[in-house]
Amino acid sequence: MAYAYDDQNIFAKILRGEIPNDTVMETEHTLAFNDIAPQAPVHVLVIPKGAYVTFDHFCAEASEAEIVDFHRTVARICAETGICPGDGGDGFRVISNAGVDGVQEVPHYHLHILAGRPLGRMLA
Ligand code: D5M
Repeated sequence: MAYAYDDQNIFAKILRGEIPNDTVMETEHTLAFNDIAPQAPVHVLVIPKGAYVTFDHFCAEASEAEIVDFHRTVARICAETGICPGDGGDGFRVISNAGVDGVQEVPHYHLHILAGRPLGRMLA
């Protein structure tokens, strides 16, 4: 696997505090913030603090602590937002775009949490 991380990408700048963000949750290894162009009433982006480009890059090279922290953070945001079906919420979708065909705009791994409206059968 050969990923070159561009440390000038916008999420790297957010992590360095060079541009602001609307933080939803922050942990040792993970930052979550509201998407600047929300596609649903709930649209949160969750990013690792480490320099990973895509889902596969993150899962292959991040530590177990980073991977667990990331996914627990996603779950905590879903729970605290009240969107988990198991708790009576109406549900949600998680998406991660990768590369050209995935139409990934920002080359720092991130996961979208979308909720708050019917999201349809197809991915956005
Ligand atoms: O989606 C990248 C997402 O990042 C897209 O939904 C817009 C969002 N974005 C871009 N810049 C910002 C800032 N500054 N704050 C919050 N959200 C932002 P992708 O999966 O890469 O196609």
